[in-house]
Parts: sequence; C-alpha cells; structure tokens
Amino acid sequence: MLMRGGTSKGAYFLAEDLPADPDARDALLLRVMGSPDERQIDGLGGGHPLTSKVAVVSPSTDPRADVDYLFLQVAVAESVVTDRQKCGNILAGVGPFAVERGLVPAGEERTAVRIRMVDSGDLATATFATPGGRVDYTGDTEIAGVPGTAAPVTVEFSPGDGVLLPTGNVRDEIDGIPVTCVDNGMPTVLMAAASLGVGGHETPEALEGNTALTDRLHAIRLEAGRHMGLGDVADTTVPKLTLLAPPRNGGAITTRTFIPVRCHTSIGVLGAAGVAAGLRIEGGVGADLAHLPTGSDRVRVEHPTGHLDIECGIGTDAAGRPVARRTAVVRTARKIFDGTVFPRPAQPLKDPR
Ligand code: NQM
Repeated sequence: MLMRGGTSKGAYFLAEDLPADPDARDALLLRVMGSPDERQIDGLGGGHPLTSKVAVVSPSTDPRADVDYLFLQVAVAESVVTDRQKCGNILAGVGPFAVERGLVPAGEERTAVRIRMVDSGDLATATFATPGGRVDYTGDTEIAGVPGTAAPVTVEFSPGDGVLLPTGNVRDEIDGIPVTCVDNGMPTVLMAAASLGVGGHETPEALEGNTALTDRLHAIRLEAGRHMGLGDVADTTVPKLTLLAPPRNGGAITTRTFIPVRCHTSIGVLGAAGVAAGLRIEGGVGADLAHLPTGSDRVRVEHPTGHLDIECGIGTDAAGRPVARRTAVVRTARKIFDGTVFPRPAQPLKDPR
C-alpha cells in the first residue's frame, strides 16, 4: 500500500510479504523503489529521501503492542537501505494500515493502535477515526507541508528510558561550533544557524546549494556521530542536523534540518521532538533564540513550509539527567494506492546518467 504519512510518503508492507532475510529484503526494496537513481524513474520512490521510505508491519509479540513497525530508509541515488533511524511521519500511517490489513480490529468510532518501533523497542499509540469500523481519511485537519486537509492521527509516544543527551553534555563544541546533541527518538545535532554564518530562514534549495555550509555540516556530523556513540556515521542517515534561528511567525523557533544531506522541506516528527526537548534543557544551544510558552508543553516549531506543533514534556531521572516525560503530535495520513508492485528485475545496472 502506498501511503502518505505526515509530510512523507512510503510503501507499507506486511512483513510476511517480504523476504525474511534482511539482505534479500533490502535488495528487493531497492528494486521496488527504483534505487539507485536520482529520479527513481523505474520504481515507486519519488526521487527525494522524504518519498523513498518503507514501513514493514507485523503483529507484535510484545504484549504492550498490537503491531511491530520496522522503518527502512531507502537511499535514492545509492544502493543503501538502512534500519538505523525511526520515522515519526511514516509512523502516522502505520495504525490505519494495520486496520486496513486486518491486523487490528477497528472500533465503531475510533481505533487506538499500539505500535512498537522495532529498531529501538520504543512504543507509540496512534488514534484515528474509524466510523462504522472503517478508516476514514477525510477530515479538516491541516498540516503544514501537505496541501488540503485530512483526518487527524494523534500519535502519543511512550517515554523511553533513553537519556536525552547522548554525549552526557548539554553543550559540546565541534569544529569550533557550539552544539547540543539530543536524542528524543531521533539523534539530532542542534546548532545556531548564525554560528555557521547563515540566517536560518533561507530556502532548503539555497542551503543545499551552499557548499561551504554543507561541507562544514558534513564534517561536524561525522564528529558528532562519534561523540554520540553512533560510531562511523558516513553511511547512515543519523544523526540529523538542525539549524536554529529566531521564530518569525509566532512560533517558538525556526528550523532548517538536514536529513542529513538534503534539507527537509518541513521537519521530521521525532526531529521536532528533539528540537523541543533541546530548547527546554537549560543551557542548550538555541534556548536563547527560542520563545517558549510558559505553562504549556506545546512547542511550535517553524520550518520551511510552516510549522509543526509538538507536545514535549521533560524531567530528570534519579541521576539528575534530563529525560523525556511525554511527547505527542497530531499528523494526518492517507491511503493513496493499494495494489501489486512489480519490482524491476534483478540485473546489473548501468549508471543512469
Ligand atoms: O523525525 C525525515 C520525515 C523524517 C523523519 C528524516 C521523521 C521523524 O519527515 O520522526 O518523520 O529525518 O529523514 O519523514
């Protein structure tokens, strides 16, 4: 099933329909999505990391969950499939997909699906309308970065037991740039845009075209990966990099996020959860630029196509380290197409250029 989940789009599969062996599965998914090729012209992918995503869903053996969700990022121009990151946008489609495929019985009005994210074991609950026992995708909820409106999917993340600051520090300095390395579901490096010589309100295209900036970010990311205990991150999609600047439209902060090579046209859900948490930690990079609301967990994160509202409460553990208490977000999702995909045959590829 091809679905839009939040501001991303992906192919959703039942695990039983894919090879059990991860190498065979990934080789098949490259052919399904049309990678490696900048345009993914011979497959389902849309030629951008945000439209080259896969969800693999199966009944869960964990009594706390109804279904397991494995997220796979399929690279566009390289033969790479990685299971080393999560995706909160594609997550928004997992509940509806589970009902569509009969993995979870639909309620008469609403259905709550408890989802275990396979890579981390973290849990989330997605709640959405199922009038008469069928998923209804229509509604009046608007999310920035998606034209029109659709039915809301409320996603509530259960607090994990991971620490928010993987380097153990609120601030580090990498390559002369002050950074806060945060992980609230997505390892992310927060930096003030100004410290990199940019404003932070530029378009994604302008930032992607600034090679002095992108070279610098590449070097910072490799170093940050080591500091965050992620090892050599040259071939992985985490950590992401978020540039922070003062808000311009009544929100808490402006963001430009590299995922990690392309600049996001909006922001990932868990990426935004990391920004919101980072800004709430005293002394975090960007906290001085932010206009945080008092008396509310809601943080409005501005991004290139609007804003994303995320509820994020943090506290401290017994050792005094910051931890996430609650993270919740409203997204929309939509079934686009349900059918049979015909993967490109397995054969050696010539360079498509
Ligand atoms: O951070 C893009 C997206 C994402 C990830 C990326 C996401 C999240 O918008 O939860 O959703 O960071 O590669 O799909």
